[in-house]
Amino acid sequence: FTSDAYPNLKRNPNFGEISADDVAHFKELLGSQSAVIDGVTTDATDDIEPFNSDWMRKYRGHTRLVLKPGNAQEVSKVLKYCNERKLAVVPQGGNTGLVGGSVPVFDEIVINTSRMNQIRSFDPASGVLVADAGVILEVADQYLAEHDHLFPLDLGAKGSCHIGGNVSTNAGGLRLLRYGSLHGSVLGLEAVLPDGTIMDALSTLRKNNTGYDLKQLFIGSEGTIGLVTAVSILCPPRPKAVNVAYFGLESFDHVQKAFLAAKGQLSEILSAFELMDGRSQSLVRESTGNKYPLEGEYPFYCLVETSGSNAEHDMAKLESFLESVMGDGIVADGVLAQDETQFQALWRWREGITESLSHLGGTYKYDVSIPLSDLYLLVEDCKARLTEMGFVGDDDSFPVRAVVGYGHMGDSNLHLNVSVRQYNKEVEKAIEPWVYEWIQKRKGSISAEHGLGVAKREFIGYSQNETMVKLMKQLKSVYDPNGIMNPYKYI
Ligand code: FAD
Ligand code: 2HG
Ligand code: ZN
Repeated sequence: FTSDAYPNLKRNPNFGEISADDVAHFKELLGSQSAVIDGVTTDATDDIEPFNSDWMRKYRGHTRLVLKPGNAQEVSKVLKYCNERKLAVVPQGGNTGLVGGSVPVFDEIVINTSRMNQIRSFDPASGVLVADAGVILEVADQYLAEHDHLFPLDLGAKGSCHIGGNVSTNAGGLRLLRYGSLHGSVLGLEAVLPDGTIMDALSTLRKNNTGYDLKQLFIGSEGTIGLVTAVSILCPPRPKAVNVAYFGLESFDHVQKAFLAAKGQLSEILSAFELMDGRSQSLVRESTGNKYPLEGEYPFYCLVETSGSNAEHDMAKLESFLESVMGDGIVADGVLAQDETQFQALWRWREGITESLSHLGGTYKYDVSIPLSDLYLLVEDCKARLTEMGFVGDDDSFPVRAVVGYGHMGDSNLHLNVSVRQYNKEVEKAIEPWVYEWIQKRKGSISAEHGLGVAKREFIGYSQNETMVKLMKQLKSVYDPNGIMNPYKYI
């Protein structure tokens, strides 16, 4: 853990401090033993630890109380009490967020959604699923699979993240190219405001033009205006045929050409186009010990997925696409998955990158949107800069272990990851704010899908102008006048 993660932050003295009376009140209110982890009147440090530290083990808070309400009514009572006592809170789902937003900074109470985990309804005619916020993404998708439908979001953390967390971060993931953003697929929400009001906007309607679409504010607001307790979401039919191809390419120029060809030739069946650079794949190989999918090694790799209704037809299309891009010299080598095992194995080369990086030490993560033509230039410029400054070299004496680029090419979303032996302020200062200036010059976004959390709280101005930030602050004060919802984060 970094001890100096928050050098510019001080605990807000207006917030109350938790007392034994507060804990007794919450215990009575939530009833169940397992709903309260109390480190105030007991020494439950070990039990509380996982709720205080984030997935990367980079951000660490100091809560002494974790509450797990079982429904919106309980959340309402908890928040109303916290608001009256000015006790700050952090909503927490699966705690897989990558910007430090899901853990407290100081002693904020963690309100974890894991006990709100029921699927409420599914209508096969409309494809609308209504589920509690604490349902794990993979559980929701497995339930939908039994009804021949698919959750319109997929990501590497699916086994742990909650759909309430997904909505609150507006997660993008691996198939946004096909199924679009949650701003489109989420049809309704139930959320609890800090004063205890239960906002029932759990509509299952596809169309509803009756005034401001307030649920949109909760999508991507990272727990700063209320706590999402349920989600209504439009789910597509599960494709009957899903195929995947894995390519090796000689340059980023070739990758761009392959993407254009994929869009043109695979059009309606294209469901993912993912980019991985050579270093990201060597890291996956080192951590898994698996043999590369292709014979040779290449500076760039792509994963192309198709989803359709006719396996033979889709495979024929993918084969002819592969033939064409190889014939035109765009793709140097490629392989198509022949069965489900190979399908999963090829996806692991993309989905496993974040996990592989986590074994190396610390990672500085930048999740950016930039025009496609410049997408990989950021990785090259960053590597050149760190090399010139003496942070990257050939042996173990240098602090940086890898500068890696990968991401959702189909959405113009790059993940630049700088892996270090241990978190290092000098390296951090060499990258930030340089990286944000680089993005701003190209009118990009400093957060494409992970959000701002605490990691990027100071940098919002690189992607949003003063007017927008002022409007956000005004909205925040309407919903949360006491500022108790996820304080110290980006707003
Ligand atoms: P948490 O981490 O618990 O919380 C995230 C934020 O949402 C916090 O600010 C929290 O306060 C708030 N929050 C959580 N639940 C609620 C709620 N019910 N109401 C209000 N606020 C709430 N992200 C992508 O976009 N695309 C990816 O491809 C992707 N891949 C990932 C792969 C790995 C291996 C990992 C570890 C993470 C990945 N992520 C990705 C990060 C991503 O944001 C999440 O995994 C996910 O959306 C967060 O869900 P969660 O339940 O873990 O939320
Ligand atoms: C992905 O696309 C995730 O794999 C995680 O968004 C990216 O770890 C990262 O930086
Ligand atoms: Zn991603």
